[in-house]
Amino acid sequence: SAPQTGPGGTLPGGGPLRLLRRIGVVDPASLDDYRAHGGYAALRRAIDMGPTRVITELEDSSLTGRGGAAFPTGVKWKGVAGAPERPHYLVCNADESEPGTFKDRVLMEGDPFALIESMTIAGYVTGAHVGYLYIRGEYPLATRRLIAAIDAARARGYLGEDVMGEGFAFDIELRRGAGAYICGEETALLESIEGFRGEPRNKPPFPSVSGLFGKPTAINNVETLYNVLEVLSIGGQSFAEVGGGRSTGSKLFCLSGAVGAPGVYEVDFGTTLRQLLDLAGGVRGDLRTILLGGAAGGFVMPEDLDVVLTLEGARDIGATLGSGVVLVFDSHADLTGTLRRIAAFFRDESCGQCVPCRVGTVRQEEALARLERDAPIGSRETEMALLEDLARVMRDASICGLGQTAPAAITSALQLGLLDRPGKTEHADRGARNGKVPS
Ligand code: L3W
Ligand code: SF4
Repeated sequence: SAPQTGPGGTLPGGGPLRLLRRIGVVDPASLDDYRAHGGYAALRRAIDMGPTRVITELEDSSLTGRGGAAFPTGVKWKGVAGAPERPHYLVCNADESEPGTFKDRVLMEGDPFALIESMTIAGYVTGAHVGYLYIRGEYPLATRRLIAAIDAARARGYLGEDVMGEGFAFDIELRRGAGAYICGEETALLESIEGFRGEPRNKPPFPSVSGLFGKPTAINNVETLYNVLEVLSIGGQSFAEVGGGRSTGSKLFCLSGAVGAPGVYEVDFGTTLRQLLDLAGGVRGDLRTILLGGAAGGFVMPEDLDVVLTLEGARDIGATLGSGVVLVFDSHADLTGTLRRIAAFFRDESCGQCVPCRVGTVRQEEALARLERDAPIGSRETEMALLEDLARVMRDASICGLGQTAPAAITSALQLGLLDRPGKTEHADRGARNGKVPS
């Protein structure tokens, strides 16, 4: 059975790790070692089943996308597989850039062949002969290991004109990002691969209809693809028995801040936040709050630690699971300063294409900087009302997820009264970047 330990701990109750089971166990440079640890059994099974049955297994599993928006993977792949227009493309979104997120990095560095295998399965099922692996430029070790893994797989006939001698062609092209967060938005990522500025497109049409070079394209997050191996390994129905509802299987969480042992942890959906924190060595100091789901998520207060970690459970307390961020703040944390730095990040990373986001991210940062210095225009209440007003406009009128979710953590903090006291002014000057000084 799978090992019970490894970077990232174990599932509560002592269950086997699923996605992390080979991390720290398999040699990431060896295709033979990958095979010795179960590698390429899932592709074998997929070929034996054929594309239609693989899609049925995915539908039975209720696997949803792990990049933050939780769209059903089976529905996405079925749409691309059935699209009449050719060619079809596959894209793996490995541009992991959400502040506080580092789970895909652990997977790619520790178990790179699994990504090559799952992309090959995705290509086989959706009818794509080329898969683009778009990885953030700041992940040099993962990039090196993936390039080596792609070369090794190609040399051994696991990629190329005749994959595993089964008569279908599939190969992978690796593309590196150049430091722009917005290129993790799926349509900006497509623009970037095509050689244009990374500016999001309007949706619909969704990429499954008109994606890369205007062709039907399946885009999946790294963690989603690793889950496909698990679905094929245990079967869709068994996968769906873990967790429940729209939250099936296991989930990787990135714990950072005031916890005993920060890192990536895997738990089954349905685990409580308290159990997850215990796995990570518990909270260091007095817990003030937890940012769940990252900048696009919401704050969880100490009295809500028994929240069940599912899409539904997080939503019920005004948070999201997002891409798995769990950022823990103790009673000494400077929340206003943290939120101002998050706002500065979004101001920096906005592509500037639409007004609500381009202007809204600047105004948010300014208001937070004034609150941080305890120098509001009017009163603290008028600044908070301004932030709420901005949040409404940005959520309703921005083109893409960046502008729509940039105010989420701020709104959550306002609703929970976390901005009621001034920040620590010694950090206030750090927002002055790109020649813009918050007023
Ligand atoms: C076909 C339809 N396809 C939706 C597809 C769509 C996409 C996926 C989700 O991400 C999240 C946000 C933050 N026919 C479809 C369809 N699709 N309807 O399903 O779509 P969508 O548009 O709801 O979301 P999205 O724009 O892809 C927004 C999170 O992303 N986020 C940051 C994430 C950061 C990381 C990271 O660093 N690793 O993931 C910031 O906003 O949580 O929920 O594929 O095409 N009718
Ligand atoms: Fe660009 Fe922001 Fe508009 Fe998205 S919401 S398209 S990042 S300006």
